[in-house]
Amino acid sequence: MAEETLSNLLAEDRTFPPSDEFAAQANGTQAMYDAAAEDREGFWADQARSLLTWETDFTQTLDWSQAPVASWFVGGRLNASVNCLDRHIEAGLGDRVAINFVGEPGDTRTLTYADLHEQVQRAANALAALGVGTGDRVAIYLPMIPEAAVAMLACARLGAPHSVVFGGFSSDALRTRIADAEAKVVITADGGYRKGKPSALKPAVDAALEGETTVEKVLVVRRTETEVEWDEGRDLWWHDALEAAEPTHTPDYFDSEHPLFILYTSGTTGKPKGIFHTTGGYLTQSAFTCSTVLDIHPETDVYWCTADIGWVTGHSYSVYGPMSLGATQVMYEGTPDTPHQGRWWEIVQDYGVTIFYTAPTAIRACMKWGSDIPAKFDLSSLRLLGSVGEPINPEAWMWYRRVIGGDRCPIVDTWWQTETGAIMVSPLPGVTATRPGSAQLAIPGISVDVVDEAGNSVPDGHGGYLVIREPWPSMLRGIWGDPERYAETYWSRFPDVYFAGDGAKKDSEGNIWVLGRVDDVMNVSGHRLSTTEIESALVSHPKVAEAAVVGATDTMTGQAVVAFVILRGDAVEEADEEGEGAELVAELRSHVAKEIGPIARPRQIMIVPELPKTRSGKIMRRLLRDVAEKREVGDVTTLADSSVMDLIKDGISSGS
Ligand code: 6R9
Repeated sequence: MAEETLSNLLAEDRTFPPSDEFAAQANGTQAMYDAAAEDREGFWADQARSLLTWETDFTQTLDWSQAPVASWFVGGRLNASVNCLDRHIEAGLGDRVAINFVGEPGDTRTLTYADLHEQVQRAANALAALGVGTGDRVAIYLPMIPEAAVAMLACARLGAPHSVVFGGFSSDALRTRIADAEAKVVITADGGYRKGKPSALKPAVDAALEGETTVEKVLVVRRTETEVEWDEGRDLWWHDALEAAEPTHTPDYFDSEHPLFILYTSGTTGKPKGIFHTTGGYLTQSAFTCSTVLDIHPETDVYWCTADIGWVTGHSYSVYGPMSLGATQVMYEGTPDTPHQGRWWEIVQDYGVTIFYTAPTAIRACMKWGSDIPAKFDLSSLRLLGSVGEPINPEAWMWYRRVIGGDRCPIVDTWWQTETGAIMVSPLPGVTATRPGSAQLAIPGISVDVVDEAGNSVPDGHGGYLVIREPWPSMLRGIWGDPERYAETYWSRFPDVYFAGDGAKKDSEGNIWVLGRVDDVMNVSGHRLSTTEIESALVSHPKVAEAAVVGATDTMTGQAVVAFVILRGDAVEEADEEGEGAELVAELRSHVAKEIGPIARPRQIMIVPELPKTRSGKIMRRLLRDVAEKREVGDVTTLADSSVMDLIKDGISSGS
């Protein structure tokens, strides 16, 4: 990466060491880094044994002889649902709240571990009665309601890998995922509440199952009480099936490498990849990171991860991780601005949430709505904040720390992927002095590096590609049904290391700054520029709320920087006035030049009302590139709101 682009991100030198009080109680310690550095496999073996309950102990920690497919905790046998439920009941914790559920319309439910245990046993019996056995796949297409966790854990109890498909995906997306995994049963709902109204799910399932399908039965949770079409031979109400089922279920135990779930990655390009994870390693690292990175103390904390179960974050940090620790959580069904923009903060206040884990895109949205909204609520229960999903701009990080965290809560910026299964790079909140915008260091027991084109480790102060040097417990075991694609995608770019697909830099202290997907790295006149870096510079301007940058083909420079910018409240009116828009654009262009260097000055800045995002909150730069290059806009089906592209195009042609 060119020296001149080692820029405003690396000039970010604010640090925030943990308070003595936080450090004194933290689960993650310096001693863990030391122990893992001394004996990595031994360290993970200790974690697996201390965090999980095994029916049969393992005899070998790691078998890497079939690389790149790992076997962890070889010979061990366990059941994920027993680890998340039964053992807590046996320890006398049945009365502890597992889920504080808040529905979007305002309905609430409290489920203790004993309640959840009974539901899961009934659901496991109901699924078994429908013919679901060990190894059969079950598709789950549900809103964010407690039944989602129940369904996942019931599948895990039977050793039937689940494939959760995000409830916002279309029937086409559901159909391809069902077909690829050859699912036997679908668990869905009549609908869920989103943005103040019921949003139907069942019709998409009906459409996805038209024609030939592997699906034999559909279980339907009643949530919105809206009318649904019914196929008598195929459909069953969830509540009827659970009521008819026995309330107890004796679990079987499975090999540590038994598949736990398949999760399809967003598939913004090409066929979606069915990333699959197995049991022992996945559960070990999810539990470990919940304990050390998110610092969950199950006896006292109220933890809330805002991710939907349709994403990997919802798997590892709303279900398997926190529940294997026996934590108390909040689960919220709806959107953060329904019925008002303070909904999340109201929930934090009402439930006394202590640990809050969300995505930068949400933080920036809240920033845009203004600091006075969270200021109306008592957020003093919070003690730790987390971020995941994309690089967090230093400005958003500082806002999160100041406005939400009251300058008191450590922030953990956690880098990981669907493929990695659990957190890989992050500060430990009681150990690391945090830096706004950097995920910083590999957690204990994980070996991450930044390498150049030739695969050589780059010195501190330089950039390149993020790789993982050693196998890790929660690593994917492959792409469902396509071992060649697995080897080709992740293990062929550099010999013997895992290629994450992200660009990153090491600063002078060896901290890692993740710059975003490698395909988001631009090349302007032979200079490598990161989209994130320029976006960060734009967002640091007081009039900018959010920015997305793409590299558009340019006959002179190879690629040119094109930025799409959402303005903050007051600036929008200003820009609407005659001539003011052009002036502001000029101001922003020179702001970027000043922050990063003239090479980064955007060729063009377009002021837009919205940005196109996937439902997991990732900006779809591919579509913005189409606009920047004046092409027909490509496939918008994975957008959370497909009308956004029309808004953008209209806004641009009307000259704003
Ligand atoms: C957990 C999740 C993975 C991609 C990953 C990277 C980006 C995630 C990040 C981050 C910078 C962080 N990403 N966390 N980039 N800093 N803290 O998001 O999984 O949906 O598979 O996305 O997200 O680009 O490669 P997934």
